[in-house]
This record gives sequence, C-alpha cells and structure tokens, in this order.
Amino acid sequence: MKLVILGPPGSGKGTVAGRLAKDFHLKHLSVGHLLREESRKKTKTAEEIRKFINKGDLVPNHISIDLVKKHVKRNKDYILDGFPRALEQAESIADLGIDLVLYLNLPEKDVLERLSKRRTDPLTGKTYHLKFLPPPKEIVKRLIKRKDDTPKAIKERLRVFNKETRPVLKYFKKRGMLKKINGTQTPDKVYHAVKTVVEEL
Ligand code: G5P
Ligand code: MG
Repeated sequence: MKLVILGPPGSGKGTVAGRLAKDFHLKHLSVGHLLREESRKKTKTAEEIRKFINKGDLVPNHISIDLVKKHVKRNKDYILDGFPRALEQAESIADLGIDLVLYLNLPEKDVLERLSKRRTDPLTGKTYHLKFLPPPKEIVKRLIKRKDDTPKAIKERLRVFNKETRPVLKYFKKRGMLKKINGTQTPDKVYHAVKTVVEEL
C-alpha cells in the first residue's frame, strides 16, 4: 500500500501517519522530518535546507524530489507525509502507483493553536499537544518546540500551502485519488475516520 497524506501546517499529518504506519505496517516517510535530519549534516546543501525550513518556505524541488526517490526505492509499503507539496513534485511521483491521497482539512484559525502548543520529545521523537494530546508529567521538562513554529514562519508556511499545495490537491482530486478528512476533531476521532477509509481500500 502506498499512501500520501497532505494538509496545512499542524493539521495532524505526522500524528495520523505515525498511527497508520503502525497499524498497517507502512514505512512513515515524513519529508519534513527527513529534511530536518539532512539539515543537521555539515554540508552546503544542509545549510541551504536549514535556511528554507526556518523561514517556512519550500526547500527547492530538486532536493526534496531526490530525497524522496532515494527513500521510496527502499520500501514497498509506505505513507508519504507532506509530499508532494508542489505540482512538479506531484509529477515526479506519477509512476509510483500511489493508491490514495488523504487530505486533512483544518481551518487557518486553528493552525496557530495546534502549533504553538505542540511539543516534541527529543528522546522518542513523539509529538504531543499541551491541550489535545497531553504528554506524561515526568517528561514535560525535556520536551522541545520546533524552530519553525514561530508566528512568522507559521504564517509563511500557510501562505506556501495555499499557493503551492492547493493546486496539488486539485491535481489528485481530478484523478479521483483524493479523500478529504475533517481534521478539526479530537486526535482519536480523526484517526478513526482515516482508518475507516484506509480499511476500505
Ligand atoms: P513539515 O515538518 O511537514 P508542516 O508545516 O507541513 O511541517 P507539521 O507542522 O509537521 O506540518 P502536522 O504534521 O500536520 O504539522 O501536524 P502534527 O505535528 O501531527 O500535529 C500538530 C499538533 O496538533 C500536535 O501538537 C498534535 O499533538 C496535535 N494534533 C494532531 N492531530 C490532532 C487531531 O486530530 N486533533 C487535535 N485536536 N490535535 C491534533 O515540513 C516542515 C518544512 O520542511 C520543508 C518545508 O520547509 C516545510 O515548511 N518541507 C518541504 N519542502 C519542500 N517540499 C516538500 N515536500 C517538503 N516537505 C517539508
Ligand atoms: Mg509533521
């Protein structure tokens, strides 16, 4: 099974993809996560990636496309989280045989609350929300915020989503591959809705 999950910043892509990966034995390929890992290396490309991510802009297509190509080759069943986000990226994976594109819909007014209260555990990589998905008390002190979760970068990420990624949603809708999910509910309810769709598949 080959899935794609898209949605605005903070819509729950990573949260849903993590659970799907576990339940359906898929490799979770979060392109944001892979790029953040690349950006920690001591190379010129890493420096370039950091610059784009911290501003909230898309990393140049040739970098994300090459990275995705490398990872999809190594896996048969996967969920691509946050890719493709631009039409050129969508065209680059036209021959992969994607089964379904999940679109988590979340209104802009909810995005800031989702991201300003998001915390990540650097030890396990798990993501929490101080209100919607509270972390266990004993680990609260070690949790960190993402560098691009500043109001300025969030605004830019939203702008980029509307300009670059909405046309990708249209592209998949036209091909009958898009399934829209209401992302405003509790994490369990959203996951239940997604799981039902994937089970039907
Ligand atoms: P990322 O890392 O892909 P974004 O902005 O697309 O970044 P982000 O921030 O990772 O998306 P998400 O994964 O959609 O958000 O959401 P999440 O982390 O699971 O959940 C957000 C919060 O809400 C958490 O606190 C969570 O606990 C809570 N939550 C989750 N689900 C629910 C729910 O159902 N209900 C409720 N109530 N709460 C919930 O990309 C980062 C950067 O990398 C580069 C770009 O620079 C990008 O800005 N990049 C690319 N560049 C070029 N091309 C690509 N394809 C690129 N992909 C990434
Ligand atoms: Mg994510």
